[in-house]
Amino acid sequence: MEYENRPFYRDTWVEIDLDSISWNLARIKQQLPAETAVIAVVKANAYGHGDYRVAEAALKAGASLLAVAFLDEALTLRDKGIQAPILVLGATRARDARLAAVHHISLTVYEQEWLEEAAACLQPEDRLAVHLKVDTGMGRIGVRDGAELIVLEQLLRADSRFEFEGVYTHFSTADEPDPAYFEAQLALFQERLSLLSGKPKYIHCSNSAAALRYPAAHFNAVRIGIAMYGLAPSSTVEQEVPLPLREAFSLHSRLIHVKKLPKGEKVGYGAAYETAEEEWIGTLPIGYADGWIRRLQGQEVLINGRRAPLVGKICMDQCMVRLPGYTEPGTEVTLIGGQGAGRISVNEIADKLETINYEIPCLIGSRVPRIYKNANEPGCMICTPEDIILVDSAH
Ligand code: PMH
Repeated sequence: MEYENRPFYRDTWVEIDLDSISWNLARIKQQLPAETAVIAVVKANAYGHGDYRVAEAALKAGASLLAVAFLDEALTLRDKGIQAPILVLGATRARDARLAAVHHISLTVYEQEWLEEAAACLQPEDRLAVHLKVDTGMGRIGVRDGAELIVLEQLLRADSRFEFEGVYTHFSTADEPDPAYFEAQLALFQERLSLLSGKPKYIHCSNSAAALRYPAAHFNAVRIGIAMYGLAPSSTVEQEVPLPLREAFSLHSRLIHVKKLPKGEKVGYGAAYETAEEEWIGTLPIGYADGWIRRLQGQEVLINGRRAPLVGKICMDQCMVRLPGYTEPGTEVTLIGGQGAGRISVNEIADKLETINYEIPCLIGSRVPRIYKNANEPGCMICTPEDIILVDSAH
């Protein structure tokens, strides 16, 4: 769903600070040798931040390539006018190889049968860029056997319609305290590289954690996801690499109804909350259908810079908050992000849900409009729903 060019009419929105994305990427690039290319990972709608806008910001901040999980995501970026190189990290059906070639989208390959089937689909004039994926211990996708890797390289080099553009692997423990498994994966990757008859343009294996912690794993490109969004891959990385990252994602709503309830009144499904005294209760237009799931019952939100608890069960489209006193309907409520002196980090929500920070912005669904703040482009300095209406009606 696209909200950038039309107003929206609900009082809940995600704000994406594109300046923070650029700032984070610039800090990360400072940590890397100048010749190391950055592949900005913008899969899953840029981890819930908005694929096209983040892609643009990342490219402006010096990313050389974009990476997505599926061909569909790459095509969406092309539809929106992104011309930069894009790599699909996940599996693509061999019969769609031609579509990728036509749109100059690079694909991940790890099976001989795939290459043969793709070769049968490609026209003589096609050129498909391919990155060979080596499984060094993630156990997800990738060629595990050295002899098979050699065959894949030979097949690529024998057919001029294929361009052997890259080779890579993915670490499963680069963010953890014990480096042993990471080191074993890196050693196996190096051994596999030595089997190749020639090196492709891009050799890459680092995610954010490896890029920040392990220079030996840089090769000539790194794939940066979570750190670009201003989030640390783990507490281990956060403590070890004191990079001052800025969270780009924040979630906001407004009080759409405020009422005083006497002591002993029930609130929400199951009548699960009962007022302990006379209480002011506010209603927010966000619920589990937006990804603000029922396990967030009891989570605090920020109102006038101060914390207030959600009470009762979270409904599909609404939830209720206990207010410190009468609060004007329409008052802005921050569910994730800073407000006044208060701050609710993505990590706080992740801890509450006993999950990782990656999951939180991905969880907030497409029904919640994303609006973008970008100081370099005053035209898209859209900070509130009212502003977006003004911007739109000016056209
Ligand atoms: N490369 C690949 C192949 C990935 O799958 C990911 C993230 C990244 C790079 C970027 O990692 P970072 O965000 O830690 O920098 N993939 C996933 C995943 O599949 N589940 O969580 C993160």
